[in-house]
Amino acid sequence: MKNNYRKNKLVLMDNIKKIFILLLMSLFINVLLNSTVFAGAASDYGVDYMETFDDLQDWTGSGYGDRIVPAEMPVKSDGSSSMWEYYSNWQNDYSQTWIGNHGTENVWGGTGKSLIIDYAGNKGPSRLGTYIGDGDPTAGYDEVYIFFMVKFPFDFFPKLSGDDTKFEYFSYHKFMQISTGFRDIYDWGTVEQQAATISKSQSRNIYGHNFTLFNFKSYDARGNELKVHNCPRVSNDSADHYVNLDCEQTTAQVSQFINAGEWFAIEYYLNRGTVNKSDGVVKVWIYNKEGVIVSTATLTKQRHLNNFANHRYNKFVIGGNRSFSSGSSHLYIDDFIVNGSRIGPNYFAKKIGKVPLAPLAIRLIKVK
Ligand SMILES: [Ca+2]
Repeated sequence: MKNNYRKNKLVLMDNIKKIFILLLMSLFINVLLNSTVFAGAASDYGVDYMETFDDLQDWTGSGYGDRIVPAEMPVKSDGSSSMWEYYSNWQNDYSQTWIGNHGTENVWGGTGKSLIIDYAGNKGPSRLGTYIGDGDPTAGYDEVYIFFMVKFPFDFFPKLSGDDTKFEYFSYHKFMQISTGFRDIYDWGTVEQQAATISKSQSRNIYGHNFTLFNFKSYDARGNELKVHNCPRVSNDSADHYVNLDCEQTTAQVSQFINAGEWFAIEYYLNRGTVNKSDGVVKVWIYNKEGVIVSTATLTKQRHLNNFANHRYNKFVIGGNRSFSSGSSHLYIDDFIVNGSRIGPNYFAKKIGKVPLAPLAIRLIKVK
């Protein structure tokens, strides 16, 4: 009896040891996996700029309005500067985490961190922006690709009454701004160019003169599908202010992902075209979370550049404002990428595309 007790005790101790070793091993594997995630930077994916948000410290802004104070911006885990230099915030409530782990469902891939953009509440800034240049308004891209993962709550956009899979008409929802000709995040043009323009912050500090707003729109009350909408705005003839041009609805629709409250990806291509000509190009690709392209669009006759022919795309801002106030006002962004060539196919191959090995028997036959 006593021997049995001792034997059971030994078996129990042995099992505890095994469990402990297994725990240690899984901890080690987790550390390895996490360092892979953190290494997922631009060079890892072969792109110019990439923000996974995973290697940033948890972040909430601390100022009201349009903010450019460096000390208020998101920083990396080691305390160094991140790519973000601007945010806007119209709530005096800093109790929520704006960049952080927002839960398995609200970070892309289930682990790490993501960004919340909030158009009307306190969960995130209404805009977050980066300047990609060297201090000269001519630095930047003639043509640029922007890619990101995004997830909207299903009630973010107004739905038709009686059918919550269809979208009601709304006036506007600004989603992304891509501007040309900035010399830093908050100054458009050279000192001389800025002095020669109307003294309005919108053109001098926020948008510049030749830029594009990339929006969503349910085009008419009976159209009911939510599609990517493109609004280029260009400098006027006297080059002292910008003017609105005709915005254009694209064929790239995202309805199914909004209705399902699911992650999806948008890749957006913008080409400046020739100064004073309507030959600017826009392309859009919508991917599901497996990386399959589900919708596309091409626009080829847009005017993107009036005056300032040498200004290039160098300011990128996520978020904006919207014309409606009902429903959820926040959304999640992850894996934001800016690059000079196509992003999506290589991104998904690297992120999730593991080509399965053929069965062992077939491989052996091949070796023969
Ligand atoms: Ca992330």
